[in-house]
Amino acid sequence: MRVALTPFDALIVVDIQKDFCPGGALPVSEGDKVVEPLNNYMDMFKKAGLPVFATRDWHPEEHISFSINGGLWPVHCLQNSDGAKFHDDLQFPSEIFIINKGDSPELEAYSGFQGTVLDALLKERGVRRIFVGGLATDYCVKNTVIGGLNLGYVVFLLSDAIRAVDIKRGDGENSIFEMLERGAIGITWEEVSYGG
Ligand code: VGL
Ligand code: ZN
Repeated sequence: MRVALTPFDALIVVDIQKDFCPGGALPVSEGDKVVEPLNNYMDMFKKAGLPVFATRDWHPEEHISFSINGGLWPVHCLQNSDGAKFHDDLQFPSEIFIINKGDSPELEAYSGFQGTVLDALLKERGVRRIFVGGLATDYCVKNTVIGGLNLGYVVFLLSDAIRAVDIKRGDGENSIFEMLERGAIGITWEEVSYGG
């Protein structure tokens, strides 16, 4: 389908951090492949005068998601560590809103909306539709998309700018199916345009 950007739109770039890219602590296969398409989307939103938000996983050492603390994951995205940095090739517009998540030790936060000011910032700016891409399809992208839908946003999933962890084969594909089933709209670069 074709989608023209409107003044009520915002872009949300999810967790493009070194630890989620090849060579990082919790690497998503081909995670770095989303950097270029997301740079293109950020450039388009900037040119259209629309806000861009970047979430980042931002864990304290005692975070419950770490296997050493009883969770699922190796230590990753420790606050202020090199692995928590955004990928070097990511090109943010001059105005970027950075949203930290997962920063309470006892709370997992796969969604960019969970325990953050993201919803308030979007509402403040009159945003009604969000465009979501990043890492990982089956965790933080999925939960941010579903979180947005539950809050009443129209949610576009940037199908050409996501990659999955795929702990189990098919996790990524199943997550995409679930997001679409819940009402997200899958789109790719060729389908998006803006008036300017
Ligand atoms: C994520 C696993 C653990 C993600 C974050 O950003 O998708 N996955 N923490
Ligand atoms: Zn995490």
